[in-house]
Amino acid sequence: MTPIPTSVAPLSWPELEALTDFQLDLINGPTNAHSRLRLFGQPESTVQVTLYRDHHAWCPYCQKVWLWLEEKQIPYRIEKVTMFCYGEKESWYKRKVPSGMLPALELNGRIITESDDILMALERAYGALGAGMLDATVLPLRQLERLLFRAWCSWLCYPASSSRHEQRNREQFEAVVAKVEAALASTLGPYFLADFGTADVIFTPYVERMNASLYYYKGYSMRAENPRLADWFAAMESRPTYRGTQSDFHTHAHDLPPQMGGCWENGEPQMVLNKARVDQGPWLGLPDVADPEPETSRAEALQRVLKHRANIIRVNPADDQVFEQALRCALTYLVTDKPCTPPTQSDTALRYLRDRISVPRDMSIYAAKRLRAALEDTAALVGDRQGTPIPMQHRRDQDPANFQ
Ligand SMILES: N[C@@H](CCC(=O)N[C@@H](CS)C(=O)NCC(=O)O)C(=O)O
Repeated sequence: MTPIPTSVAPLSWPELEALTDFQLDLINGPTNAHSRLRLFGQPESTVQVTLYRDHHAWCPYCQKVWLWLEEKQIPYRIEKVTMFCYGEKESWYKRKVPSGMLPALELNGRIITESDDILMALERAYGALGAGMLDATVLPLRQLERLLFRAWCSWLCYPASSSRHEQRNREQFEAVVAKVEAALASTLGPYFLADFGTADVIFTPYVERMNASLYYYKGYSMRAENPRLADWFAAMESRPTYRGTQSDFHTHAHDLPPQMGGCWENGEPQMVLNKARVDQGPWLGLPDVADPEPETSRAEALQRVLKHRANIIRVNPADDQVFEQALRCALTYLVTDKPCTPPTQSDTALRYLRDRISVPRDMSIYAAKRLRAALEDTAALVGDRQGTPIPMQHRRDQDPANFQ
């Protein structure tokens, strides 16, 4: 018989602080969502570019430009802006870009919008990333990416009138994915062309969102069904640039509905299983990442919560004192592996936070998986009640104004 582990007392905040020394060099270190300035070892006087992107590090068109700048190691500043569905758009940004749309880029004092126009302006200033935007090999791949995007939207974002209609949408999507598989198979390496470049950057944001949303809403695993795409994902994950921008299934599954105007579940048995797994775990082993877990994931999760703990406790619907202790219990378990029983009734509060970790905004993918698991396992010691449901029409529960 395995002995039931006894519960330990929660560590204090100073004790928890002593257990993490996780630190990133935000300016010259690996790609991450928290930087405001990137220099790649060059002097600040060389900066000619400012990228305006969303606080949530979620906007797909921003990810495209972000990844490009990181790959080319162009020194740049980052200014963060609120997207409509999370809160109020900053008035300083509306004066710069009246539509409020993201991304925008300031290059030598000139504002450019539209991610493709931004990439073309960057290419003119700094040269292309591999084969460029207007290269004869890249143009058909850009068209294929848009075709895939439209097939995905038709399947995910409109209700099917019958199971035959649902099946037809799926087949239409699979037919376009087959073209993507063929394009990937036509080169020797894992990328869209012989070498990594612009075409890979352009496919990245939506293929990542397709992988997440089709798993969750349709029971379809892009990586399992498509070997070339699986190889491509693995190659992308071998790049620290992509890893710094990579999100997880949970974040995408719940951020997409307000952005896309709705995502429709098909109710099939596999979908129901996948949805429960993404929402309630276990999160390790989900096909949102195949790269091995870094040793620092728990230390990172702990450091990120410690940094923002005052706001995390303030926005939680539970009583501050109750949640403060419950949170220390979950963090104690995260770093010591010893169960720590939280106050009675704190299950909903812990699951509220479990559901609101945003990747990569708050932390990287494995850190988030470890933290979600610690919150869930700690909540389960006192109850099975879920947190306040995540809104589907907007995400003002994540308003960045509450975290500044
Ligand atoms: N065609 C544009 C699309 C940009 C776009 O749709 N941006 C969305 C975010 S993904 C946006 O800024 N929406 C306004 C908002 O949510 O505040 C591009 O390629 O840059």
